Amino acid sequence: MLYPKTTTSRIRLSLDGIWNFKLVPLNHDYDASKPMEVGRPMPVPAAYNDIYEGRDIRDHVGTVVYERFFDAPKPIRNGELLLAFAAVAHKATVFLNGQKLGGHFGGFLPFSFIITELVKPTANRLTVLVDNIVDHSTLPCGTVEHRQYPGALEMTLNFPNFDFFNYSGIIRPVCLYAVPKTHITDITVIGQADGTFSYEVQIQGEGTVRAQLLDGQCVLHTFTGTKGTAKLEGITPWSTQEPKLYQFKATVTSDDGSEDEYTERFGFRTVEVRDCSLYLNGKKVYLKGFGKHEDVPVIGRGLCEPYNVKDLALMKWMGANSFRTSHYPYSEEMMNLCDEMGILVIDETPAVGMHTTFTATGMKVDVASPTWQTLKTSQHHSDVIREMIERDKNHPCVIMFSVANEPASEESGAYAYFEPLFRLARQLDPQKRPVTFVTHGEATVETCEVAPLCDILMLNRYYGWYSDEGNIPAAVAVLSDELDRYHARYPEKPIMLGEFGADAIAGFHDSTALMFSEEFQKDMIDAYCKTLDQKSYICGEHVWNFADFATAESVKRAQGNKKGVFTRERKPKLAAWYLKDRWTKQGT
Ligand code: GCB
Repeated sequence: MLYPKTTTSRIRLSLDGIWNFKLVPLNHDYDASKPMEVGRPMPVPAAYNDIYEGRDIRDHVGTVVYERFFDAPKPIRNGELLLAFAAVAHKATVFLNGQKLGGHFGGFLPFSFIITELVKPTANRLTVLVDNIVDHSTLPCGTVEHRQYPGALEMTLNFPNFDFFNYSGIIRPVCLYAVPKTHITDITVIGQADGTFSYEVQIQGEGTVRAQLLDGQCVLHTFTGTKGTAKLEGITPWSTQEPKLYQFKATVTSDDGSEDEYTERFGFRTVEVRDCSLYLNGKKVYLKGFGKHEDVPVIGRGLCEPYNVKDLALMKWMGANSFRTSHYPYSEEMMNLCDEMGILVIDETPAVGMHTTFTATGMKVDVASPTWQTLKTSQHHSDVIREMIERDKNHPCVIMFSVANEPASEESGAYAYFEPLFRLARQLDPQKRPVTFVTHGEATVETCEVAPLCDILMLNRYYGWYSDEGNIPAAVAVLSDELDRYHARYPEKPIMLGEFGADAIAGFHDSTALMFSEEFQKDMIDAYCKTLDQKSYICGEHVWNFADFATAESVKRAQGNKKGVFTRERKPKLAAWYLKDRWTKQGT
């Protein structure tokens, strides 16, 4: 799927801005055949939860409606017209002039509708119903409970089974996208560090494909046909130090002479796992960075490009080279920035909370029913893997795919559930990047059924925080022992810590480093890092988290999760200075 951008033959018209918005009471239908009567202004893109005050909107369960009008000027009505959504969390049903166009399930990946025959020149009414319920069929997972309280109070509550606030709404851009009738529908490019190149162009309609491989204005190679290969001499490989991007410009000329043109950026780079190490362009690479969230004040999980640039600038400032899109695919705008700024990305699906008994953060859990007999996510999980790889396959920044975060991989049935998903990811990825998932502490080397499927083992560990609270020497003793046992069992697989850290409330200080102080967070990270330094099979350290972030309310969350080494406003805590010192001294 190609990112909808304006080219010499295509026009993107933004539908972002202020829409009309309304909450729909749970179990009520909404009649989209008529215009919304009373609504209130709502910005798009943004999560709606923090825009107005009050729990009615912040904690709303179920459907909300967004509506706006738009005109469709003549130049965009000549070819095919698409209505494209970059992400709607979590389930969208879309109507144009009261007529249902269709829907999309899953909150973090793009979808579109062809509206060529339906659009009017003026006053088109676009209505989007958005459902935020998370349950056993959604990714991320949650539970819905109907509860009765004294005094005949009844409530339907939706509990996320994940530790980030369930921000909802039209969280990424919406646009009209006009393309010629005969047009390019997809481009796949593979550039390797040795200059080997191949491409495939898919088109709709009949036409002749020509293509150019460009370095800015300079044409390096020309091709004809929907597929081709080349070997280029003297290219600069894409790397974190020099994130050199080239362009692949494809043109399709239809039999009636009309043309469609699209340019895809890409890099020449190679990712490999061998000899128990991770290699980028033939050189060993050690991943230094974070698990993150798309989470900012007011906008919630909505696209926020200033924060995206700021976050990557802060990572560069402290010598980090990578992050994981925990726990869902991030915006395409962010992936583009990572390509440009040279940040390595572990691209993760929204498969989180796949554990019906998980209690690590004191969150609501199900009655203990076996996870793999309870969840109904298998088809949807394949769909999100497919949609994520289709969207992100050409990004040089993406070095690995993660199919899930902390599922119940220790429970019987996990292998049978995950084996087809790993196979699918490997089959779909044209660049054959490593595929992994993240284990949690309960999944030991003896019990984890999914570890054998991974190219790299990624472990999230919180010894000294959720267990042996405050006891850092005990924490690293247990960590060290566990890592060695994992290595002994899987000597060929490099291991990285996907998460480790401690909450610190910015401004809490202590002369004896106690939990929740900035000193404790720093000491904990330091002790973990020193343990990792002793092990040659470790290929990376991702601290949890880059910045403080919003979560559901719980006694373990003081206005959100405070494991950020930056505050939510991106002010550094002591740990950020510690990591800057460590990582900049290490070099790349
Ligand atoms: C984890 C989860 C992450 C949580 C973190 C924590 O293992 O992957 O989503 O936020 O622990 O802080 O508890």
